[in-house]
Amino acid sequence: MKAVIVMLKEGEFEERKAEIKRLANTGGYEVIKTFTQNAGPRGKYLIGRGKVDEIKNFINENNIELVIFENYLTSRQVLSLEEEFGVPVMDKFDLILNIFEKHAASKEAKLQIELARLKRKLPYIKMSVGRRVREDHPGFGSSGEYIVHSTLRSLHRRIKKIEDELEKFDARLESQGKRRKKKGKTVSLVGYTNVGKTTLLNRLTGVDKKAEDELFTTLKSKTASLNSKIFITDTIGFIRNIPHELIYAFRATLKEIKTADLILLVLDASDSESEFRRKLKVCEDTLIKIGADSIPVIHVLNKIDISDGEKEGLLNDYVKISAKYGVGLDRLKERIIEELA
Ligand SMILES: Nc1nc2c(ncn2[C@@H]2O[C@H](COP(=O)(O)OP(=O)(O)OP(=O)(O)O)[C@@H](O)[C@H]2O)c(=O)[nH]1
Ligand SMILES: [Mg+2]
Repeated sequence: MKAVIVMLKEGEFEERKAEIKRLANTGGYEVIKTFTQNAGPRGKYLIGRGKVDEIKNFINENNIELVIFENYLTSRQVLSLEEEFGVPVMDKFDLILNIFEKHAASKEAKLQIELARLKRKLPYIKMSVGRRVREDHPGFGSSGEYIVHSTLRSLHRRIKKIEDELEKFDARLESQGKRRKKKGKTVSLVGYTNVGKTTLLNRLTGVDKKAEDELFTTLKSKTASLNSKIFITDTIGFIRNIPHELIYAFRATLKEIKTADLILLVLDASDSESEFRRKLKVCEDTLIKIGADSIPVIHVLNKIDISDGEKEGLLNDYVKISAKYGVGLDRLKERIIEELA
């Protein structure tokens, strides 16, 4: 699908630009062009009127089928932009959800995604159904209102049903966690998406979970044992500016991090220094957000096989490894056992 990206020229511009492109590619879209606009205009279209026209022309001349905004949009903005462009408009939130959907294998992951999508789309559906009913049935009055309300009612019912199911799943996960706690200690692998968490889990425990050079390969957490007393859990990766609704939808998965005895915060040593710092900050902020900031942390510097070795100065204490080539893993295991002793 041919797409264009639109973004406001704000902080972390180059990194955000590279990241949204990667996300778009992971989502299966072909990015033809990126439009940027100096930050400033907000309101109806997020971007200025002139930019809207420029993009509109480009869409028509190049058969673009989709517009992706790097910035988050309100439902009203999505509707206004779709009206102008005549093609679907999505923002980073929708894009991440699409990727999640593509990668979701388990029932829980699917339900979590559906919940996030429904909650997100509610105001959009309300506005667009309302608009359509008024257009299709002018003078329909209260019957039109009825259609809108019954649509919304059935959506709310579905939301409630998913929340109930997820609660059961929550409880199951919790009792599994408790059983594990009785048997030994738990370690959580956390880090930015694509840093190599699953590759490390595979290496440390001998399991064979899917690890790929794509964002958000892992959605469902997986636990495997390091030895008879230590369990390691791999989970969903972090990303900058993750909407809180998405964190909320994945709360069951993220809750596992909160109950860990130790966190391995995995970092990518091959990132540029500024990107390294930012991702570290995103991880630390996310840990605070989910209430896991008082758990002891070991910083794990991964991908040293392709790094320039300059990131070490940025951390006081760390273990250097290459999960892919099995370098430094014995030292890491020793550190884990020491920390948990
Ligand atoms: N060069 C190099 N590549 C690595 C290393 N560890 C992991 N990778 C690669 O990095 C990519 C991502 O690895 P994953 O293990 O899937 O990363 P993840 O953190 O689980 O990613 P998500 O689940 O998608 O958030 C894969 O292509 C791995 O082969 C390493 O030590 N060196
Ligand atoms: Mg993974």
